[in-house]
Amino acid sequence: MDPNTMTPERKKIILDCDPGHDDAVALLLAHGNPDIELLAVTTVVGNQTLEKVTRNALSVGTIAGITGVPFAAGCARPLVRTIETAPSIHGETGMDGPAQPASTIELDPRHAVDLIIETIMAHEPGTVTLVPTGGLTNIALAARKEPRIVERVKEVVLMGGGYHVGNWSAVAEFNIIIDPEAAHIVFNEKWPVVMVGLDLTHQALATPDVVEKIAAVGTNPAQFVMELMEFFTKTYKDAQGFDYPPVHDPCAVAYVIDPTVMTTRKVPVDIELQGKLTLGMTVADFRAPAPEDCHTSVAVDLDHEKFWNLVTDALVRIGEPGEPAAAPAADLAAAADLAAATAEAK
Ligand SMILES: [Ca+2]
Repeated sequence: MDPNTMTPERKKIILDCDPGHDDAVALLLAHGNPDIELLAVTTVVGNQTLEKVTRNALSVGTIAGITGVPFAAGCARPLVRTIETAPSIHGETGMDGPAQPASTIELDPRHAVDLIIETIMAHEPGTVTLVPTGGLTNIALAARKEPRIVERVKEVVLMGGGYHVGNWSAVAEFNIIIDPEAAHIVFNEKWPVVMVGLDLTHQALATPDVVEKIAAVGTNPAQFVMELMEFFTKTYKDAQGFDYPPVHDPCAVAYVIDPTVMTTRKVPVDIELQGKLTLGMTVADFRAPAPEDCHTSVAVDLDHEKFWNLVTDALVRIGEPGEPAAAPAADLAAAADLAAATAEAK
């Protein structure tokens, strides 16, 4: 099956990410969905160091069987702040859990910021959507280096922030607080910004029925997602008290595929840079009516079933084209049990 022939007008996106368990699912969704044309994958420091998240991105790209799409590494540190990573959620590799195959994808020699700019400038105005699912360092720098991209981009659909909740402080979300100055740039440029924040992504839980559906796909990439979710479930339980992990990043991709997967509301959003307790807060002004020149909106309610159907459908379409991962953990455990039982019997 050629997913490219399914629809005439595919939505062109650049995925700027920091894999990251949920970034991995976002990449698989973007590649496997027939309505998306993935123009480039760029990486940025965030969940782990740039080196680690870039290796993870290449690894996921290999599992997904992505070819002909440039992958480029971007900024290794935030604009102003020191590096803050998230090993409590994503582990030491940034994508702990499943075995990672050696990548068959070669890293593009360009800096991600240049690749983002060149890709946007090479396409018709109003056709490229930026989908950042990490800190906003690359996107902010791209807007500063080539300001013309701001009016050429169709919209920026980002995972980050939250208008009522935080996860890295009482009021701030990780992607925003790790580089609030970059976020300030991105939210204040006049391109349309859709903030797919925690208010929405905390509805995208990998509940047992979801995990069952993914398991039923029965392919190597699906097995890979299962193992990601297994690890993610444990860290989200231990570090943040969730029964089931919120799978944030693919929500932004899902919005681009089908905006009816969630409701949004147009409200002004700005980034707090001064507050002692509120640094990195995405301050959303819900007073009605929204100003006429309001160019930001926030995601509110998710259609959980529609969202996960998109993810499962993408996995079905991907099939098993990538390098198979090493023996699944369950097999290894079974082999260890067998070895122990054999030793005991002697
Ligand atoms: Ca991410």
